[in-house]
Amino acid sequence: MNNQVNVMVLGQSGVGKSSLINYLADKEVCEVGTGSPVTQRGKFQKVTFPSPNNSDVSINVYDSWGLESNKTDDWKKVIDEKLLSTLSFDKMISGIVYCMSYQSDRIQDFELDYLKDLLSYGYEVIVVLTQADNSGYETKKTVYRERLEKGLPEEQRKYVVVDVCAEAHAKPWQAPIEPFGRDKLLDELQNSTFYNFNKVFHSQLKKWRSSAQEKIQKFETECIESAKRTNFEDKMEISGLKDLVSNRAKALAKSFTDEVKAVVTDASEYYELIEDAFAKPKNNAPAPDTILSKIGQIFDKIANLFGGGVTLKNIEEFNRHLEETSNRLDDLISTMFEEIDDNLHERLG
Ligand SMILES: Nc1nc2c(ncn2[C@@H]2O[C@H](COP(=O)(O)OP(=O)(O)OP(=O)(O)O)[C@@H](O)[C@H]2O)c(=O)[nH]1
Ligand SMILES: [Mg+2]
Repeated sequence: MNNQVNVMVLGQSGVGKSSLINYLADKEVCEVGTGSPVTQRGKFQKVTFPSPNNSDVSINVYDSWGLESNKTDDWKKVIDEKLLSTLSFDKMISGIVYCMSYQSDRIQDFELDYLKDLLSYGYEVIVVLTQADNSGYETKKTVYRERLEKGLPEEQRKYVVVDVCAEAHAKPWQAPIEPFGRDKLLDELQNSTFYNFNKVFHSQLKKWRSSAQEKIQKFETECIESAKRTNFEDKMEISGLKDLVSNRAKALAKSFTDEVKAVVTDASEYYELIEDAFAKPKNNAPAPDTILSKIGQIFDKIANLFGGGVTLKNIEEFNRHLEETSNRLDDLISTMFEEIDDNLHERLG
């Protein structure tokens, strides 16, 4: 896995996306301009700089070209592809920053629509209100926040708002202004990285769960087929059937363990990386890999489900046994999901 955390910066042309990235990186990594759009249409400019907290970790920022009111469709398409193709941790977009400027008159409808779309993916979005050195800042601060609150449906309000002044341009008659908002933005990037990580971790496990359910179904069908060919009058044949089923169950449990281990190991590695990138001090709960041993125990139980003590007299009884076992298997997998959820809650607070 690469030592990289990915952040995407979106917003209309000229709102100060590239300036914001330079401010975040604390050096000039992006071209900044006035007038016509600087960042080329249809392209993300990827810039990389070391994490402010740990130079071993790089922060990749995808600086987008500006959103325009009548051309949101192409924008959506490219960004959708980026966001939806992020089911692996090292490619996942940890932070989505949507910029709107205090220099504009108001928040436009098409921007709210676009934000709704973004939020509908379930990712957390950081709304950065840029150019906060603007003279209208004190008034617009409340107005913009209210507009967001009213414009976005309640169930989708998984966003935070941060005011940033990336470049202070005080007028000659004004008191000098210092850039501000960097620490708050880094803090929110950290929070949303953990939030978005949690979301990706869950979708990976869900994906695993549906593939596991398919395997269980296939296993059941195979077992039933074997049972149909078994003569239940014959003790040898019954014991042969039991062996076969128990061996298959063991193999199934082993493949489940391996698969879940791979997901959890990846998640743990990435978790350490994002901790390194942002050095979250309050985050000292157990790592996701501590759940691995519990998961191991669960899968051992799966393998033992078909164990001894069962006398199989006929195919009906066998089917009943199989059904019971499948239900218990499902319970065990649900328990595993609860364990993972508890662990994440404990960790993410
Ligand atoms: N006053 C003030 N001006 C800023 C601030 N941030 C950026 N600017 C200016 O706003 C203009 C646009 O900034 P960019 O960073 O190029 O904007 P952008 O969103 O990347 O624009 P595109 O690449 O065209 O989409 C530049 O002239 C910047 O100097 C700020 O915090 N305060
Ligand atoms: Mg730009």
